[in-house]
Amino acid sequence: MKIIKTVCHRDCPDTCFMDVTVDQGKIIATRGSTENPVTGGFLCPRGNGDPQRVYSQNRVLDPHVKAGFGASEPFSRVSWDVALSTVSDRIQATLDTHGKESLLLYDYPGNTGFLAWHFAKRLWSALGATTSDYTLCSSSGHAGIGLHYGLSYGLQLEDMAASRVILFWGNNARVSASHIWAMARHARKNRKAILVCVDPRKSPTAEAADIWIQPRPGSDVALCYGIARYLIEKGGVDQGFIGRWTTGFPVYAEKAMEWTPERVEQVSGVPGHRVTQIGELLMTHRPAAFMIGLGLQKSMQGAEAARAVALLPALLGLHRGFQYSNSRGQTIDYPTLNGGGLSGHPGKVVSQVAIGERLAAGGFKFVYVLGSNPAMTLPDQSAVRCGLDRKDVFVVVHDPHWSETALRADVVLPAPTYLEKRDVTISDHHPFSRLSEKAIEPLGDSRHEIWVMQQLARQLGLTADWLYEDPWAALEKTLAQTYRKGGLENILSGEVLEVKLRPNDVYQTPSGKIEFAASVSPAGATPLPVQQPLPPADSRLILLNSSTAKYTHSQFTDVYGPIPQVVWVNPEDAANRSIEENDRVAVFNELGTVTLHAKVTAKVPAGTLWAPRPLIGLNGVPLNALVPGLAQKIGDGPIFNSVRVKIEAAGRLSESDPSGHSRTIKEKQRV
Ligand SMILES: Nc1nc2c(c(=O)[nH]1)N[C@H]1C(S)=C(S)[C@@H](COP(=O)(O)OP(=O)(O)OC[C@H]3O[C@@H](n4cnc5c(=O)[nH]c(N)nc54)[C@H](O)[C@@H]3O)O[C@H]1N2
Ligand SMILES: Nc1nc2c(c(=O)[nH]1)N[C@H]1C(S)=C(S)[C@@H](COP(=O)(O)OP(=O)(O)OC[C@H]3O[C@@H](n4cnc5c(=O)[nH]c(N)nc54)[C@H](O)[C@@H]3O)O[C@H]1N2
Ligand code: SF4
Ligand SMILES: [Mo]
Repeated sequence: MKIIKTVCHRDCPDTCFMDVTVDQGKIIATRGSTENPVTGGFLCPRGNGDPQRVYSQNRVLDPHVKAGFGASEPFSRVSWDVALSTVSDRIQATLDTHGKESLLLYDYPGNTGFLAWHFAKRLWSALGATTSDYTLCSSSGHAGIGLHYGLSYGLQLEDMAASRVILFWGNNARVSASHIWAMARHARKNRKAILVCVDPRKSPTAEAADIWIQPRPGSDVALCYGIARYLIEKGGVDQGFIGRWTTGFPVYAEKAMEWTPERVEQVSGVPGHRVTQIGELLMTHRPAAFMIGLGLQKSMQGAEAARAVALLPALLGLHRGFQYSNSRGQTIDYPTLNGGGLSGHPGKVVSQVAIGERLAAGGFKFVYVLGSNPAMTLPDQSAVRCGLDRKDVFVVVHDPHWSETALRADVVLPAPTYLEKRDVTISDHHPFSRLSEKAIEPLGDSRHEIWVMQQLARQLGLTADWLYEDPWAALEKTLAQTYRKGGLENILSGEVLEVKLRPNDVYQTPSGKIEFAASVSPAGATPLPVQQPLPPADSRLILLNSSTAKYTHSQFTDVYGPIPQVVWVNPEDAANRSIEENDRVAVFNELGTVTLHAKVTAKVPAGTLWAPRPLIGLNGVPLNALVPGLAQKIGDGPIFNSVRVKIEAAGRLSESDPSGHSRTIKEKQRV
């Protein structure tokens, strides 16, 4: 029995240090390490479920090729030789016939490792393949906050822990970042910090917070201006700080004064006394930490909301008194690591959010999927799936598990999980970093991402030295400026290092200050945050969706069963539609219909629904079939939380469904 020290490589703010108990080459248990104060000795249900996921029935253990390359053909097991030559022949044929732009690398952080993810991209950089712009998760928030701060990095968690008010704004940290939440709870217990949650629904975080503020979805800018007006009127702003560190305050203040309590309530639904409560709290309990969630910025006005919240701490005299994601404050040489900066002929970059349309139109003839499950997690699912299923589109998936995308692929290559390889990953939210040691040997015939990419490079006759460079030597260069003290050498010898963050009082704006009115605004952005008009109140509802504790996006259904097929409906909306608890309901719009069980609850306000993401409905249709592939104006991010739908008891849909989707609904009215 031995304990292997590693780090969880999942796409998660917490990036836990994990100790793995291994007996005779088999993982027995995973445990949270105490070497990292943020991990604090515990893991979430996913970290705890890893041993089951590693040995799940759903592992891909050998290369597979689909006979006949048709969507409905069966897979057959093949050798690596056959799989690799099938893939490289197809790459070559695609290059010869359609050119490099029709090769698409579709990658995302299924494994956040520097080697398994970034270094493995070198092949595609060498080929000049098309890649996506990584806008699916956080880009609009980065862009919105960046308008005022230059780069979007914010406070360190130790600053949060020392704050007297901690606001989780559009951030369900209790579920999405359970270790950060645990630190906040600790601050409440030990330092009497007050925890506030701003969320239209009573999320698990809202339930456990001291104060819950409930704006309408998409109305956060109005609420922020309301709070700003209160602070300005009551002398709660730090004029000394504003004079020394900011520009544009007068024009911002003028705009804020337009937001009377009555107007704020009219738009956001938040009554005046709640705005007063927050304003008073911020004035009397200093300092505050604004924890800005990614859910906040996934809507039509998401970037506007993120920028509006990020300006509040500046009123209080705080340098970057928020945390969104600190990735932009770190110094990591990605272009060298992923080869983008080495190839000399960068490939085309296309919108990730809107990629469905291109896929469906046959815009790519060869798609290589790495660390992602686009047939579940992308918007515009009907288009995405239609594109992946096209006969003239060759799809290769390298994944440890039979993901929904793998099932639609022509070739599936088995990857080891992160517990089966050595790597380094770092958090966007905390500074602690250590080596991720390999816990066990790769299962079955699974092979590392770098091995696969180098084999393909050889078969394609690519000769650039940097394709075959020792990955650890490349990583050493990549991380040369990353740590406060030390480098990869220290990591390899087992030390825990801290990642350096740019100074929090340096602003990369043209003025070098926090710009309340942004002096550079890209097309579609105004200097000040704008409260966009909310959609008219009609028979459609807004469908919010966010993650639940047991799943990372589409992962872990092999351990915990399907993502719950439920939708939360306010009692008033339910009564108006004769929907009762646990009824089968159809949630639909012009893009599709998803059938779910209704959970009638006042945790969502009237006019708003909530569902766990990214579920598959009782009728087999994924939630993301309802989400348009529309990108926001600022930052090109998705609009998952602005989806408008109707909801009806499923059996009655055929009478009134204007969209013609009733053909897919055959369920009985009641279960
Ligand atoms: N409806 C809705 N949809 C959303 C969102 C939303 O808010 N609402 N949010 C979006 C967000 S924030 C994100 S970040 C995306 C995430 O989108 P994805 O990145 O597609 O998320 P996952 O479903 O986790 O898919 C990761 C895949 O990587 C694989 N993988 C894991 N480890 C490894 C490894 O070591 N090597 C390889 N090769 N593969 C590995 C997993 O098995 C899995 O198939 O989803 C987006 N989708
Ligand atoms: N268990 C688990 N944890 C995860 C993940 C996972 O898949 N599973 N994924 C990770 C990833 S990649 C991401 S991006 C993060 C995301 O995690 P968070 O940053 O917490 O974001 P979400 O969970 O998408 O949404 C948070 C809250 O925003 C609320 N919200 C929606 N619209 C609005 C609005 O207009 N205004 C306000 N104020 N609130 C709104 C939602 O109701 C929701 O409760 O989670 C990470 N952590
Ligand atoms: S998924 Fe996140 S919270 Fe869970 S063990 Fe991994 S890093 Fe920690
Ligand atoms: Mo994300």
